[in-house]
Amino acid sequence: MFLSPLRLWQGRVTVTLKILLINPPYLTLTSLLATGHQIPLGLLMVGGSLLDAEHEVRLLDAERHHLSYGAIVEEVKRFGPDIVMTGHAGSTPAHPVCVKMLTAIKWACPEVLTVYGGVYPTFHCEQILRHEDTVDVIVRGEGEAVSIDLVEAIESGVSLHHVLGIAFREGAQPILTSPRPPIQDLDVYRIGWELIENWDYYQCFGLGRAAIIQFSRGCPHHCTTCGQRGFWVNWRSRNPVKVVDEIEWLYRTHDIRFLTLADENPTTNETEWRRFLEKMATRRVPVHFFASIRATDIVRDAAILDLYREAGILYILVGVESTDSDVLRAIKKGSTTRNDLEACRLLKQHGIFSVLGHMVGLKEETWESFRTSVAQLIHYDGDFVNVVHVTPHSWTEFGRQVRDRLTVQPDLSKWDYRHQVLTQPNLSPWKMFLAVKWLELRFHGRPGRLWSILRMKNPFLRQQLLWTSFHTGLLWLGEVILELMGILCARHPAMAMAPRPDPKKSQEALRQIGESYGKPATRRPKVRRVDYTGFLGDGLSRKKRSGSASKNRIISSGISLAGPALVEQNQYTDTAKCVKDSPLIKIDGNLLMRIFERHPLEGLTVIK
Ligand code: B12
Ligand code: SF4
Repeated sequence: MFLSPLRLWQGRVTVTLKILLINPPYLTLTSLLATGHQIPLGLLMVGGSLLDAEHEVRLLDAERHHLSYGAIVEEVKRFGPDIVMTGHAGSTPAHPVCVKMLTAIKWACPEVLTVYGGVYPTFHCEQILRHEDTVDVIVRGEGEAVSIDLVEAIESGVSLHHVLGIAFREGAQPILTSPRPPIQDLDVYRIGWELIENWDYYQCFGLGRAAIIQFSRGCPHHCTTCGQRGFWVNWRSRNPVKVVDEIEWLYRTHDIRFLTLADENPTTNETEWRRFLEKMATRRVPVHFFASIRATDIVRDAAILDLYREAGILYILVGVESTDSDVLRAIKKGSTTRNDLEACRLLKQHGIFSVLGHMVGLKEETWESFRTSVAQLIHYDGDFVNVVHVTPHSWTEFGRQVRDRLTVQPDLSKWDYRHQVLTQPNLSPWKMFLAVKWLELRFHGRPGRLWSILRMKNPFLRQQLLWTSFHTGLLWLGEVILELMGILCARHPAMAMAPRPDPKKSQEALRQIGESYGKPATRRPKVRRVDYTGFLGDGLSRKKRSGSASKNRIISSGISLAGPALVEQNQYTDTAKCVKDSPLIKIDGNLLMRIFERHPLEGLTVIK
């Protein structure tokens, strides 16, 4: 029903489909300035199983090549796939980009079936299928087995109702099939490494070619801010020997020198983890790892931290989250500040770098709370701090707890932990930004830390610390510059990168975009003129607190425009429905925002 003519392969009745996996062009400063670009592991895992099912599969890494939507469309046309599949590790903030990309593809090639997967679409599948008619099917949960079933059903004309773990549209109605049970033996599916066209494109931490690999999936803990447990359902691991074989093969065949362990919690099963480390150490494969490991498990493994080092573990992200014991209890971290301190001490003693994941916004922040946190983090004496803003994902316990709290960030592409999302009563957004930047600077720039790096005896460790400190500094600077530009443009709309809206011009621009992608005229969205002023952030939250409802206000963020603008309301005809059903709104064809139900949008008015 969806497909272009199916190809018969080698005269047999077997049908092979052409599938294009696209890593969407979601760019972050983290990849550009700090870590380096990474392989899209999720897509490679889906791709491996599809290749084994004898389909023709290609990977287009639009993120790595910084491709525009137009260039992606050209590639799609060139390859001529039956199915386009997409999804991104940074799932929530990448969602707007995925939708824009699929929209462009669908406009140009309406016959292509679009399949979308990953964490955010899994938990928002109904909403997405209702509002984005360019997404045909959503794969919920882990993708390997479901993708094979889905493609087989399409090949053989079996109804999608029979495919477990997907969501699709029937008429206008989203249909969710029953979930597929988690894969029990992770070694049954393989990673489609051959889809990587050139390994030189992926280099990280100044250590050369890099890959990501998964030893285990899931996590048995219950931290309220995290949704990993719900996504992977239960903890499972691969055979440690097979993982080490694969790492050795990556090193020997592709000269991979750096690996990110994609595991939420690789240390869950002490015996299996130890087997993995021992195998890595005996094989002496010269690779280094970045892994996320809980402070409690580092303390548990105090006696084998030398083995960690011999196995190549170099960076460990320790999610300390908060330096306040009450907060740790409230978010059910299952750890203590004492563990965090001890974990940092042990890692330092064994020449392993600790990256402290510190989450702000878990309580009512003040300048004082920031001062206390930085003092405590310095006391832990970790090597780096990665400050993240608490982000209320709807599928987490924390997300449900704060449902009614206002957000300062309706732009989903900024739900990336680097931007504040929830309001804070004591600090306005720009003060929160300043406080975070001050904390990072205070932690990384303290003379004692810099001096100890320079004095470090091991030249490899010193060089690595310098490399990472330099790139962390670049990221810090990049974020400050972007924020300042955003503030300037918000205060002085004339300075915004997008020109001040000219309704006639904008309408013309929209028409051209539609036509250049070949979108049929009947499907062109309705364009209405909406008057909106102001920006969320400081202004809105202050007004709300003082009780004066803001009329004619659309919540906007970042670099934006004040004044009348053209708003495209996908599939909606009236404002009330638009607010109720949380549509995607496009302003002057260049700013996409998702408006959530809980947002105070009663002031939105449509002017003919
Ligand atoms: C490795 C990693 C990174 C690496 C590499 C990212 C990359 N390009 O792959 C680095 C350090 C660069 C990174 C950066 C970021 N990350 Co990150 N990262 C991870 C980590 C540790 C593992 C991701 C992974 O590879 N998982 C394993 C793969 C196999 O899982 P998967 O991608 O989900 O794919 C499976 C399914 O989802 C599904 N699937 C996925 N896509 C598709 C598509 C189709 C068509 C189908 C059918 C199925 C399917 O099938 C796959 C196989 O079962 C996770 C935490 C975690 N443990 O999950 C965070 C995580 C994914 N990162 C996250 C974020 C937010 C980011 C950043 C935005 C942070 C920032 N501000 O910079 C950036 C994005 C940068 C970028 N350009 O990628 C969040 C995403 C939150 C969310 N759910 O929305 C996570 C979950 C961390 C967290 N604590 O919440 N990250
Ligand atoms: S934050 Fe880490 S330890 Fe806590 S539930 Fe998530 S993956 Fe597990």
